[in-house]
Amino acid sequence: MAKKRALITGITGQDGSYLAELLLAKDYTVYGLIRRSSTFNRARIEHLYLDSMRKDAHAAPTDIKLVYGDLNDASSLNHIIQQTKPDEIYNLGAQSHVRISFDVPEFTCDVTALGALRLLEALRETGHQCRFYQASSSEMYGKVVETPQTETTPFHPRSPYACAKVFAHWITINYRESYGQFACGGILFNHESPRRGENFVTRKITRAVGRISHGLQAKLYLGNLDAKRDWGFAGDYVEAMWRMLQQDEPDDYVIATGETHSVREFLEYAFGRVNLDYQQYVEVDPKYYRPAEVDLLLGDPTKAKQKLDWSPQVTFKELVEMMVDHDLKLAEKEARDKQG
Ligand code: NAP
Ligand code: F7E
Repeated sequence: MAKKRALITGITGQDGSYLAELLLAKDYTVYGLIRRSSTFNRARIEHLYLDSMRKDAHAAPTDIKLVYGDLNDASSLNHIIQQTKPDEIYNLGAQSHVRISFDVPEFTCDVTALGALRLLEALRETGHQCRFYQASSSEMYGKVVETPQTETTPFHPRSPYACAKVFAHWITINYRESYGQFACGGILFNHESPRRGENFVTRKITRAVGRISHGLQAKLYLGNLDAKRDWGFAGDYVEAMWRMLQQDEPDDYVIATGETHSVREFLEYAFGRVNLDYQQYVEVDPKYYRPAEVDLLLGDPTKAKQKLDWSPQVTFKELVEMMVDHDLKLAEKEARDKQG
C-alpha cells in the first residue's frame, strides 16, 4: 500500500511538532508548510528534520519535507497542494496568541480566519480530494453560556483571535455541507507541553520556576490569576486530530480533559514542585489583562470518548510536573552557560 501523505500548516508550532512526530511514527510522508523568517525558528522540529538527513544506516529515516508558503498567500497554497498531493491536511497555522490578537486584529483574522478559507478554496479549485482538519478552539465559547461546553454549546467569542476561529470553524462546516469536503473541526481546549510558546501562561510560569530556582530571575509578573482553564497535554491532543480524520464520516469534536483549574492553582503546583511559595515571587501587572477576558472553560469530551475512543492520558499534576522538570533543566544549563 502506498504511504499516506500529510500536509501540516503550523508545523513549527507546538502542536505541529507533536503531530509530525505522530504521523512519522505511523509511516506517513509529512510535508510541513513553513514561512520565511529572518531568524531560524525550527527548533521544535529540528530533531525530525535532522533525522531525515541522517546517514547512519541503523537509524530509521524520517520522511519529512518542508515547503515554503504562507496562509496569507493563496497562490502558494494552491501550488503546495498540487505539488504535494496530500491525503490529509492539518490546518494548525494561526496567530494563536489571544492577547496579542487585540494588538494585531486584522493580521490575526487574515491568517487565522481567511487562511482556513484559502486552504479550503485551494482544495475546491484544484479539485484535489483529501481530508481536512481545522484547529478550532475552546476560545470560541468565550463568555460561556453553559458549563461544561459541548459540541452544541453556542459560541460567544471574546477576542479577535476567537472571532477568527469562529469564522474558520463555520467555513469548514460550510465547505463540508456545500461541497461534500471531508472536513473536521477539532474544538480543542488549552493544551500545553514543554514545547509551549513562552508567552502562554503555563510555560511563562514553568520557565519562571526554573529560572527562580537557579537564581536567574527574581519575580514573575502575571495578569488575571483567577481565570480557569481545562488544561491537557499537547501530545495527547494531536492523537485526537489524527483519529478524527480516520473516521468514516467527517464531524466536529470537543477535545478536553473535563477538569478545570485556575492560573492560581497552576502556580501552586508549579512552585510547589520546587518547595517554593508562589506568593513570594508573583506580582500582578495589569498590562497582562485582556480587554475582554474568558473567565472559565471546561470541556465535555464525551463524544470524543465514544466515537474516537480517545481520552487524555496525562493528568493536570503530571503535566505541571513535566513542564517544571523540563524547565528546571533548561535553567540549569542557562546558569552553567552564564558562569562560563
Ligand atoms: P503555535 O505554537 O502558536 O503555532 C502556530 C503555528 O502557526 C506556527 O508554526 C506558526 O509559524 C504558524 N503560522 C503563523 N502564521 C502563519 C502564516 N501566516 N502562514 C503559515 N503559518 C503560520 O500554536 P499551537 O499551540 O501549536 O496551536 C496549533 C493550532 O491550534 C493553532 O491554530 C491554534 O490557534 C490552535 N489551538 C491551540 C490550542 C492550544 O491550547 N495550544 C487550543 C485550541 C486551538 P511560525 O513558527 O513561523 O510563527
Ligand atoms: O492564557 C491568563 C489569561 O495565553 C490563559 C491559546 O493556545 O488556549 C490559548 O489561549 C489564561 C488567560 O492561553 C497571564 O488572561 C494571566 O485567562 O495561556 P494563555 P489562552 O488565552 O487560554 C486557547 C484554547 C487557544 O486556542 C489559544 O490559541 O491565563 N493570564 N496572566 C495570562 N496569560 C498570559 N498569556 N500571560 C500572562 O502573564
